[in-house]
Amino acid sequence: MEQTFIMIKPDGVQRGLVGEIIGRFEKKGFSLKGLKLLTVGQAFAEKHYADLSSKPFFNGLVEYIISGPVVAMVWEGKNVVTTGRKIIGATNPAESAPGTIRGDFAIDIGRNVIHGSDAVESAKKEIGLWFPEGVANWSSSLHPWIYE
Ligand code: RTP
Repeated sequence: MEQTFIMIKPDGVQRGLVGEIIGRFEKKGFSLKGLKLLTVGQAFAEKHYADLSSKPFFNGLVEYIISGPVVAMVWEGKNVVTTGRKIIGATNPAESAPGTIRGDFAIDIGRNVIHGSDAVESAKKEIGLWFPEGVANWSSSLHPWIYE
């Protein structure tokens, strides 16, 4: 089954949106396989966002991510990478549809509350980076009510 890496950024944690965000993924039917609250350092944040190192907003992005605790999660389910991005909404909250997490809870692109892997390959890389210890191995008893 496909897995994705989801991170509630420091603004989402500070604003008390953790329960709301977890609830949206749970209610959709996805399974939580990994979860931890942690504050990452500069080198780690730069590694996570290495693909964006040439962007003008890179330093500000890294500063934002290391500014407080984040919630790192692994969610599992059919098409969870693509569907997770839909639940999250467009990168710029000004363009995120209402009903998406960013559309409902964010205004500025640099305070957009949440990160989600953009492809299966990047999800594998990010899960390896954030959960080197591995994730939980369990299967929800609700699967017959979620998958046909
Ligand atoms: P994420 O990785 O956080 O899920 O976001 P994304 O794929 O939707 O967007 P990406 O292009 O990978 O950018 C990563 C994060 O950088 C910040 N950003 N700021 N000031 C700007 O123009 C700008 N552009 C991007 C956002 O916080 C974005 O989520």
